[in-house]
Amino acid sequence: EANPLPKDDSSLENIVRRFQDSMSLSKRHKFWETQPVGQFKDVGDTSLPEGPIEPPTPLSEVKQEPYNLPSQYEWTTCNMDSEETCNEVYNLLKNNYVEDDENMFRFNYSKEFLRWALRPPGYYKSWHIGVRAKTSKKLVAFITGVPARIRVRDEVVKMAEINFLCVHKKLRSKRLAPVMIKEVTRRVHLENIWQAAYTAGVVLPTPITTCQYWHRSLNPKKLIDVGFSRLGPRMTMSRTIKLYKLPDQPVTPGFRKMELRDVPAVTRLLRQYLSQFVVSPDFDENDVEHWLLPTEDVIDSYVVESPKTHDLTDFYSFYTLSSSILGNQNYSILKAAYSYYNVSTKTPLLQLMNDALIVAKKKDFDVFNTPDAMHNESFLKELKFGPGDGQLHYYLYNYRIRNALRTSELGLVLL
Ligand code: MYA
Repeated sequence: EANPLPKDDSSLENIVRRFQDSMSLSKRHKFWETQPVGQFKDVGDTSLPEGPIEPPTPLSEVKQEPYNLPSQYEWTTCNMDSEETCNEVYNLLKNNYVEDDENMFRFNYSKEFLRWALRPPGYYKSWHIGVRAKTSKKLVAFITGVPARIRVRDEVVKMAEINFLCVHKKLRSKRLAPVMIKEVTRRVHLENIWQAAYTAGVVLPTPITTCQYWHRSLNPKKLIDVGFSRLGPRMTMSRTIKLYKLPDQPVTPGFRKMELRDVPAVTRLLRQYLSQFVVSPDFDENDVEHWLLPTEDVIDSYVVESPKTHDLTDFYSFYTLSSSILGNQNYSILKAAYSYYNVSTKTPLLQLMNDALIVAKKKDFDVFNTPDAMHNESFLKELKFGPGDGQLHYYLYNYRIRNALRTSELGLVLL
């Protein structure tokens, strides 16, 4: 409802508003302005409480039918157990998902990765949502949710983690994305879940924090050849190769691959470690078994077992996410390892991560990527990581955080 009172132009509120209007932050978001998310106009308003923005509605009031799509399209639920459907999703993303700003690389999530990412404990098939062209049945858009318990300060909140929003390149800018977001929201609500977490490269109302990815060259020659990195000033190729050279074997005694029997100890280590961050997942043993037990070419995890007591003292993990290299004569795939969750109680984090680099190099990764979240900033410079362009904004849906977090207060990695 419009405010009937004339606005006093000189009030502080209006001065702030005019200032924000003059900046890109206040760019109108026709869709996002209608959603229960932190709005730009409320940034810095400390009178607003932390927590849910809207209360849950009774389940009987949740819309029972899907939202309307343009008439040529229809909803489909993507069964990720089906090889055929998984292939269709894989190909849609391979050709249309996230690219860097210069359109040189595009994420190429593998099918095994997609199955891992989309079928955690308690997942809902109905949250794997596709859009098909009615006549050809071609899959043209996708969005997913998976359930997660996310702790914000001392509240553990049931949420959906939303990912893989993708609209075919030929169907962009037709406002399909808002319909997809509303539809996934409706299906999440039907499971009596009212909050969500997601990341995006674009600025929307309103990030809880913004991370940067840092890159550690493992195969500098290839990275330079494909334009991922550049030869530094006064550097030759051979000096560069030497600079990034790593030992052949990890140095930490007692280091080994994580096994099923490690799940209880890893869960304890991880829960204890993550409790120091403002936002983190609330992992139980089932979650740890799914998200951290090694799966070939998807997720790698290593533990440090004390040679004396056989206690597990440290832990690191990384996932495999390759990118297609667009338009290069010599190479078509960039193999990247992404740091996931790491815990150090005894082995210094710097040494642990140096071992992770050594393992990744042995597994033939070209680059090791790490967000500047958690304690990662403490080793980036020394281990010769360089900052990437591009930023990754973290968001919560229907949950207000009073002030943006520092990246070191974020204990959540989304795939
Ligand atoms: S992030 C990865 C996103 N995917 C890509 O970047 C792949 C390549 N790009 C595309 O496929 C399209 O460009 C997409 C937009 C599909 C991204 N997150 O249909 P449109 C807003 C949220 O005309 P298109 C990931 O997967 C945009 O601001 N909103 O645009 C997490 C505008 O709204 P407004 C986005 O370019 C996703 C509207 O959409 C994003 O054809 C989390 C324009 O729509 C984005 N990444 O399609 C989703 N990009 O006017 C939110 C654009 O208001 C989940 N937009 O500015 C929310 C929680 C839901 C569950 C709640 C449960 C309780």
